[in-house]
Amino acid sequence: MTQKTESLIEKALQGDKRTIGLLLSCFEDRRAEQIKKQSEYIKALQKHQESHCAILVGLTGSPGVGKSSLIDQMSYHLLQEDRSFRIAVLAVDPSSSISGGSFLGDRNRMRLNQWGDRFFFRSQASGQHLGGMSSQTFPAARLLYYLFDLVFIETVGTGQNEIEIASLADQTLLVLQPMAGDQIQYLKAGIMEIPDAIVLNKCDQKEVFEKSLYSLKASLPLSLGGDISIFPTSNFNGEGISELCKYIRQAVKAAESWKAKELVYLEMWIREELGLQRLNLLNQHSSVEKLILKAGGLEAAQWELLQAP
Ligand SMILES: Nc1nc2c(ncn2[C@@H]2O[C@H](COP(=O)(O)OP(=O)(O)O)[C@@H](O)[C@H]2O)c(=O)[nH]1
Ligand SMILES: [Mg+2]
Repeated sequence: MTQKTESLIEKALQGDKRTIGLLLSCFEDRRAEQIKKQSEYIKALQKHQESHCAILVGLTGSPGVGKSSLIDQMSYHLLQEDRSFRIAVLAVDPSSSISGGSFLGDRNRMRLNQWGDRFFFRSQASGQHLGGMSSQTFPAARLLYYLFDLVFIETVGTGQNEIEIASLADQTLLVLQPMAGDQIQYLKAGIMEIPDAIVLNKCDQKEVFEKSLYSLKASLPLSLGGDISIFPTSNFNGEGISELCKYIRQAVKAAESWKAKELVYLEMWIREELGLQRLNLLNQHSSVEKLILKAGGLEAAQWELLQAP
């Protein structure tokens, strides 16, 4: 490991936001030489943080349901409750390249400066052409995992991204808002197979809330088997926030499933970057699991794949 790497990692571990931003730019870059650097950084982090355990929590749902506000409220709660706790937020907006995006919106909902080094926010302009989680979000989340105790990933609820989030996050929350309508609307509102829990936000809107909760519960057995938790929350009066935080704290620790995540991610990445044929070929002769083992890490395996013709 070079001295430069060592000093960058040390600064990042101390919470230096500029350094973390710099490292993130490397992890958001898919070029081979950057992946090689990523491998070096991850190895250095693993050396420092051998027993580190963080949680990756994905929030998905249509624009405007209150995801950013919820992340802000939950972060406030968790950071206040535990003075050593540290949180990072990755806000992904696939539509931003066309619409100008809601990044400013996301950023504005967060009380960024109050917590100093204990709260970090990054928005990602994924753009339509760049594919899903595997292009930028997962590598970035992987870096942040080693630097923080909790990483929130906010995505807009459209298609592929959600399924990928669900396979890579430890907990996926589907955020919905009350609506004056029937069950069918709820089924349409999100990809209902994926969440670990549902948040019905804006429960301060009393008139529509009760009806919506009823209709949501009624529509659940059709798609989810009905045993999923529903958390009513309000960012306006704080209702339900501490219950939701408690749920998250009890959630599975990322370290337990990190190996599984690496496999899912590497398959996704090979498919996207090198094509399905290459993946099939690889699986015929070996497996992604063996590949990671042999290369000595996820990023090292990616680097090797990029080197082989
Ligand atoms: N009534 C009510 N409005 C909310 C609540 N949470 C968020 N909002 C509003 O909903 C809008 C969208 O919020 P935002 O957090 O940006 O949603 P996102 O697009 O899902 O990230 C904003 O105008 C918020 O003020 C809530 O709990 N109750
Ligand atoms: Mg938002």
